[in-house]
Amino acid sequence: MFDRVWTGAHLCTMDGPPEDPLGIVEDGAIAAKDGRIAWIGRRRDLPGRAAQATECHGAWILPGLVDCHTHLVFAGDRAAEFEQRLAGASYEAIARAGGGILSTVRATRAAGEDALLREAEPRLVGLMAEGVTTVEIKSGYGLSLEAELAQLRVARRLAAEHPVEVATTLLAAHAVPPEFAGRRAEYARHVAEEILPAAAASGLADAVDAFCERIAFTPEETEMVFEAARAAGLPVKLHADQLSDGGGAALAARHGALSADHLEYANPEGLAAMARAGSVAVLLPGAFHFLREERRPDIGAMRAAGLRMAVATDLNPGSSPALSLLLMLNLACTLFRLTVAEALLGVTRHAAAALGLSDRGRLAPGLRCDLALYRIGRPAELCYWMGGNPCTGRVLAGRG
Ligand code: DI6
Ligand code: FE
Repeated sequence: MFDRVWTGAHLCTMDGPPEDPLGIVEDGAIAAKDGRIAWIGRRRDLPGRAAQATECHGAWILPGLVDCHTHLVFAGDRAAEFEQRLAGASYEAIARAGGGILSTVRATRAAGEDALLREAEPRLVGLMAEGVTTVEIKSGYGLSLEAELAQLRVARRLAAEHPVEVATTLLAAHAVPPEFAGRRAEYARHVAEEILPAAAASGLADAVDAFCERIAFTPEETEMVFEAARAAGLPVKLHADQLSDGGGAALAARHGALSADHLEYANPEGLAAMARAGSVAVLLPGAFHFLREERRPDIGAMRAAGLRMAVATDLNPGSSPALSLLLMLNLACTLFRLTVAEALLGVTRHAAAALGLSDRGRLAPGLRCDLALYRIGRPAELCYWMGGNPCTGRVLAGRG
């Protein structure tokens, strides 16, 4: 006997063969037991009964969506900076003048943890309403041990207080804080030797990220942070080649990173190295759009290399104030020319892989029963609408 079954739905298992990557099952059924998928297939083949049955009236069911790259815990906004950029200032120039990330650091440090939680909550709830069941949340607006831990604690509290899974990432190597102005290498060493080991010991960080860029940290400093992560037993990810080709893709590959993210300027050799290393390419079309970038990530080289591509919001106040993962599906297709199947794999199966999570992102027996239900006529609609929300139901570990 199952705990629960859903019938009368069309399924995108995201677990199909190459010729059917969405793994579509029409008129399907899913059964859950103890929070896991116990059976999945055609409705007419459903074996046994369940304590609770839900008729879905032709809804489409996907694995609960995974937003694998967000900075959603922060205080304030950067709308004034947006106006400066509209008037001609560049993102890099604003950052070099002490605005940009550092202005959000000032606001985040000044806010208490309760205020941070209150500001982050509606952003998280908005993602959940679209069918997101797992969200990655980075620190990186604290830039001191205590302030980074505060951000990570808020991320854990969000998970405790809402029906959602949260994966946390320490991004202390995001920018150089004012106390270390002009001493970037020293701050990078402080991250590697003090902040990272303490954050790892606290259990508040599931992974480590760094911003490798000419306005942030050098490849050598990034490697030092990655060595410290390895010593602490934490997997790594990288903000790589967003504004220039700094060899970030190859660096991420060398360190066996779970993912390298952005990648607009990544070169084909670096992308091929990532594929060989099993790293996932996380595409962030919201940042590309919002910064009015012109250089697109080399999707052709990614396909040729067999690199898995994920799509995420990069939700942050400076480069991607994106509150909708569904809108990112549209941007990934229109701006980066992803196919519908590539985009949908990017917010399910490959997004889970970008977090190192093999128990979700597909619909298959034994995996977590995290589901998103949509009132749509065909899967392409999830990438087609710009705004609006067709999500009619959400299930986390068999409940919901
Ligand atoms: N790249 C990004 O797009 C965000 N962080 C990063 O390293 C931007 C963060 C911000 O501008 O506040
Ligand atoms: Fe980011």
